[in-house]
Amino acid sequence: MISVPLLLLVGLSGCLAYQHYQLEIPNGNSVPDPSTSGTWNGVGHLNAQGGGPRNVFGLDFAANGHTWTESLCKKDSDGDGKTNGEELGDPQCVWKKGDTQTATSASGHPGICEPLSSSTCQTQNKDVNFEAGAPFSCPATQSSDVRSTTYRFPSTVVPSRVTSYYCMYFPITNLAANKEHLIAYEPVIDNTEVMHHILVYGCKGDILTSDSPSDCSNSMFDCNELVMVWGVGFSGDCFPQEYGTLIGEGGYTGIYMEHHWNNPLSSSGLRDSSGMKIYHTANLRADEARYVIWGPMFFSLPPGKLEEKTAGECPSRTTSRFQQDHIKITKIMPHMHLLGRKMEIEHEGEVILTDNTYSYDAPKIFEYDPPREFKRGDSVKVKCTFDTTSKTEQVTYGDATDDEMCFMVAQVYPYDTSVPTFCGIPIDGAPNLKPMLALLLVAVLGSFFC
Ligand SMILES: [Ca+2]
Repeated sequence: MISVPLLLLVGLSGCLAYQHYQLEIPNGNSVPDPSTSGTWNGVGHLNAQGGGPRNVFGLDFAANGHTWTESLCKKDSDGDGKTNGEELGDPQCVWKKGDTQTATSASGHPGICEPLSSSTCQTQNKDVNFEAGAPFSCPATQSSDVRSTTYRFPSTVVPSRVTSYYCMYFPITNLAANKEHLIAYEPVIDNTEVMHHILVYGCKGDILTSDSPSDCSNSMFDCNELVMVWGVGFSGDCFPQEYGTLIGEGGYTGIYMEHHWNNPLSSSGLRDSSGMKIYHTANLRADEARYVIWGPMFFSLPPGKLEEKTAGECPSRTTSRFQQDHIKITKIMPHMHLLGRKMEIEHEGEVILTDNTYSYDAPKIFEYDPPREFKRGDSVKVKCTFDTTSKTEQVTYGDATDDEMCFMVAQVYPYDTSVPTFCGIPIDGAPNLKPMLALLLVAVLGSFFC
């Protein structure tokens, strides 16, 4: 069963925007977190790691055109009696962008009422999230045998349309031995205004390389095993010490990185150079792990329904082809889009995950400790509930944020090529597809994905 219903990943839509805006205010990279001895990186946000809803200072800063001016400096955004300038170490309001020194360091937080214990502040701070956004933490990466390599897009123009998927292949380099284990990774997010998610697939064999990302319409068929995921709100992944992902000889020799950019205003002139920093070691671990994406595909949801359900199954006839007696599931991330409200996952009839508060902007990871054993021949059902009351037309399965998905993204080990990356035939009638289409899709999915 789920031992730790992780709440790690709360509320970080547009995480890490602070890296850009920190430079726009005095001491922007060293604003104290009043609840810890740490730093509140997302100074304008309700959670320390940035992204998601803004706090009162963030609202004022945005209204002021994201610039530090005398009027913003003299304002007391959080109403605790100290001006924003006093809190950020610019009491005379003389700081200009680019100044490296201020008279003093930041003494307080301009968007969080202090002291926290005062009753006035407790009311004022009711929306501040002191729990969210645990930063990436992975003690194993400090070991002397572990090295890091960053793979990121070159600065690339984000198309002026709502949804774009851009992909780029990277050969894996910088290995100290013929083969190594990837043991952790963390996102390197450049433009938080547009980054929605990153999927990284492992590649084997010779792949034609390119210096620049391009539209993902050309699938890379030698790169179909998901090895890294990042979604808004995630700080990275640190594998348990018993496993890693094999790279180099016998493993992945390259990665295919997909960025989903969400540009709701179809703005032009935006750029992004996000990517992933991976941690790897020549000291191989006992087992290998990767991700699978299971759930129904090609469903269609009628508009105007408060609770519209769809479901899919990775059936016994598929999993009976596993080479291993069993695999182990270490963590599951529910994945739906904007209309997703609830997910339930059943393994052999037992409910192993219930998420009744799903939010696109605040995904959760459910960890299984000890890992959940999934035997050859077992089946899993993924059931999703959507709220389509905001829609006037059918909503279909698809990649775009305005389309929908219903997937469990699960990390599994040991490595077994007979375990499909995608698996999920519609069940419970796949109610809204035309019968012939549904039959065709079941056949296609059955043959290709399962
Ligand atoms: Ca203040």
